[in-house]
Amino acid sequence: MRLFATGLFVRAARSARLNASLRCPKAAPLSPSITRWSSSQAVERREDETHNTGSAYPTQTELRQYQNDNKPQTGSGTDTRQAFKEVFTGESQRNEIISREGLSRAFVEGESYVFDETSNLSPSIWNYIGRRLYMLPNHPICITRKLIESVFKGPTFKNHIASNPVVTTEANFDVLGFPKDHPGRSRTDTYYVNSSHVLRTHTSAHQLAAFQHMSKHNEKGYTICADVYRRDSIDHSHFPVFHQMEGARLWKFDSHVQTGEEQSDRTQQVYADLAQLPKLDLDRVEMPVETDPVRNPLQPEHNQEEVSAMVRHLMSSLEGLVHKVFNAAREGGIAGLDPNEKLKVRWVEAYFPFTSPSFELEVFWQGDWLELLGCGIVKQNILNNAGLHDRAGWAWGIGIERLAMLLFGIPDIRLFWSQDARFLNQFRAGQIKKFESFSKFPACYKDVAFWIDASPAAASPLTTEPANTSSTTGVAAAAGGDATKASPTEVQPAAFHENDVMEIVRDVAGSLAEDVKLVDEFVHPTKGRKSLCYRINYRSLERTLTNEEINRLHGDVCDRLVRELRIELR
Ligand code: FA5
Ligand code: MG
Repeated sequence: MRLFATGLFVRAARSARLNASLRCPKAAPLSPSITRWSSSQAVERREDETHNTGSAYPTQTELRQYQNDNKPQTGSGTDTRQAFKEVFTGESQRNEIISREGLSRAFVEGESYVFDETSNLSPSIWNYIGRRLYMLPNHPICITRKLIESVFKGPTFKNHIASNPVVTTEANFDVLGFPKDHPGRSRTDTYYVNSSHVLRTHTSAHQLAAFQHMSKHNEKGYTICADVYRRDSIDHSHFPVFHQMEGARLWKFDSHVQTGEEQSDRTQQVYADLAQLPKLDLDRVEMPVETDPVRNPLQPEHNQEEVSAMVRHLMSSLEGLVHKVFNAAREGGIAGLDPNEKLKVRWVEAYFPFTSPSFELEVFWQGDWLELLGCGIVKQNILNNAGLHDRAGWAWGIGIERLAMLLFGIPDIRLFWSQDARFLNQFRAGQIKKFESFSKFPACYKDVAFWIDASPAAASPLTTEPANTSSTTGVAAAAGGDATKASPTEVQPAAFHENDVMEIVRDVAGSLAEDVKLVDEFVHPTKGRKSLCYRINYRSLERTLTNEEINRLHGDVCDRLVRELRIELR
């Protein structure tokens, strides 16, 4: 039991990387011979809570209501059923990790996954799996999901939810064209269940399956809502679990190889749909006129005219969403939104392996530009793989928390996971109202300074080279992964990765850690060793922490840093 409670999988994974002779699953015999590590507290608690008040878990009544509202389509093919069988599975299953005589396996949403030396799940993340905040009618994540779905709605868009967060590395990375050395694949950035399965890092992991579904049902578009997982920094807008929504819209064309006339027809079709979108009163500050021909080229199967039409349709659709959200937020009295000022948005060029050209949308919010989403024209080979040779179109992926924070004025991303009635009781389905902080408890800053071991280590589970290729640097964002964090302020191959510090802090302090920042870094002038100093801010959203409690937490963090990261405290 203790092994799990103290982050077995992080340690096992690191040890496996550092010591090639260590081979799981026989590597970590457990005593007693059977260990259970369960997130079913969530499920069990739900059974007691037949009323929604104060509960962060859907009740059985809510689940049934949800299933009735979202009946699955029947008659889908094997691939699609396989890929979407986790959708609408009904009652949440008991999730647990069971270890028996050195073999560990996770049961997630009724599926079983055997751990191996790549596994790096930790208790801090395990406890969030299966919470399904997007299904609680009175939760801000669910209210925001429904608002997005009201813009991208049927019959054009089929709205899906994907409840099982475990996906294959193939679905999360390979089919989307992620290079083998992409930093998003690194075990320091992604939670590996085993070498072939990860906790999805983005909703795009379901893109191919959703396109297959569209192909079977002759649909024009989809949205998918899901919880996604990334090993990442700790601050008010980053949490290792957050929610994303993905959307796509395709147009069907008569033939793959087109004559000039057919191309023109296809473009006209997109423009006709564009004309149906509401006209918006907003300030578009910048617009990428031409995208980089090497990194973000027009795809060989497309022509400029039709792509321009699809990009305009994409941008107008998303501006429509943002416009609706901001109007709702203004009406709800959210601070920082001047009713007399037009909403300012800007489009910037971005890079995603699965769209080209690609863009990000930013909004001007409280004096700064805030990234809301990534999007682009879907790579034709993905559509071809789904049997959609005769279609082309766009896709986007948005962070629901980012939108919900704006919509309700929620200042800290940890609050979404709060089970405090003072948080949960402030929200009602279909209503946008400013969140009132119930009080601000004192912060407590503690520093930890240490020397890092500069010996090289593999950054990716699949390569031994540090991830830093031309395909992954220079242009913003590709669904997680940051090659620069191996050493926080300079790129160098090192055994140390900042995300491992974050993971230990999260494991020990959970949501009591408000943020963690690098405050000092230097290299010893003669020994050449590097020193780092991190400042951890411990603060509860719900109560005042005692000194003893903070000292104990900080002591545990320091102990684990020494034990697991091979650092030397200064
Ligand atoms: C993606 O995840 C792409 N899959 C989006 C996409 C889909 C592009 C389809 C093209 C086509 P990105 O890593 O930028 O991209 O994340 C998308 C959005 O998720 C961000 O714009 C942000 O709103 C949100 N997001 C990303 N990381 C976090 C985090 N740690 N916490 C909260 N929100 C986050
Ligand atoms: Mg991004």
